[in-house]
Amino acid sequence: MTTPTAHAFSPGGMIVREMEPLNLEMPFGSLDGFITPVELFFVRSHFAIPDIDMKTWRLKIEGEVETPFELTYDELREMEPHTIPVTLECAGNGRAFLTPQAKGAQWERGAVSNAEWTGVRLADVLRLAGVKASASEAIFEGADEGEIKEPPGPAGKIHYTRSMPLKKAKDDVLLAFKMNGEELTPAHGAPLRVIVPGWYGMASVKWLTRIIASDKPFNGYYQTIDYAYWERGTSAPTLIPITEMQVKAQIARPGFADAVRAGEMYQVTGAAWTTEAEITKVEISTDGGATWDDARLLREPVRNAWRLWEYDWQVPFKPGKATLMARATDSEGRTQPAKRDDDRGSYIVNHCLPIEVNVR
Ligand SMILES: Nc1nc2c(c(=O)[nH]1)N[C@H]1C(S)=C(S)[C@@H](COP(=O)(O)O)O[C@H]1N2
Ligand SMILES: [Mo]
Repeated sequence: MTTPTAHAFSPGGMIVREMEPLNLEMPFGSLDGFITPVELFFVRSHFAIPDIDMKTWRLKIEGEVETPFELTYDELREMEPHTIPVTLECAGNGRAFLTPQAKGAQWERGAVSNAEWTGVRLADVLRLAGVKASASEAIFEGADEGEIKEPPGPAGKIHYTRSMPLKKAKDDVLLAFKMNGEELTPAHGAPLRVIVPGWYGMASVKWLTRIIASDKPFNGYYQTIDYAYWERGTSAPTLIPITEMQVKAQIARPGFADAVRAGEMYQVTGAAWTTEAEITKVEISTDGGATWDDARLLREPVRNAWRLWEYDWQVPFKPGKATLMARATDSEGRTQPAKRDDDRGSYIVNHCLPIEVNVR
């Protein structure tokens, strides 16, 4: 079993993975409700937070559209707003537990959070532009930029850019300017960011400035060299951009190496999520995976947002070590693998994670 790495805390209690660029992890043991407060919502950035001048900021829509145009921030705010809760999980969440150690920020359990996002529907903006029948994808560009330090990568500076099929873009994607009812903060992508329900966080482009409708598959850096995985087809392994979150339950409490009292009733808590389905079952093992028992699912399921759960654990009377695990299943019958699939590289970590505690 891998043990957590040493880390620093920010004054606000966030786990600091990196200061420049800013990468902050939610202390997952503090999970306390469906909505993650903005101050505890994880932050994942590849480059410095861009300086944005609101006087000149525009959202540009171009490419395979009838009418390329720009929207000012005020014009966007005049459009019909929609609010939805969406869980974002970084595709690298849980990477710190991989052996051998994987490259990249050493996220433990806290590169996942859930917020209520308010913004305009991407579909409404695309309708204004009149996307041509020839277009198959929409590309999203952030204002942030920097150089790729490790080859292979393009020379010079690039913007953070991702694409998605138009089918998804026209479905439920939001262009958000508010988070939990407050104005979006710079760290989370102000003034405007994409929110892609059900997809790993990398698709939810922050500091959005440009949408390009395209008639060709986009093979940008962040969906080929980075944020992609190998899929074994019938011919040869092929590189696929990471998209949908895989079913997963995480234990919030107890945490690694926590002390629990022998003989007490301990309430194990956590969250579980999946994509385009409901969490129908969370099972808990307190004996390292030998036996499993159902946890209680809380509240109603909300599509593409996590579901909280709890489990009353009768802690053994005998002091020693105990290993807890959680396993989620969704309404599509998908569940978590017991073992890691190495074709996923350092991403999509959803095999069951053992948490060892000390019974005293
Ligand atoms: N422009 C831009 N958008 C971005 C990123 C980035 O570095 N630049 N990081 C992505 C990744 S990898 C994740 S997991 C989410 C994190 O969103 P958050 O910082 O609000 O939690 O933003 C995504 N959007
Ligand atoms: Mo991410």
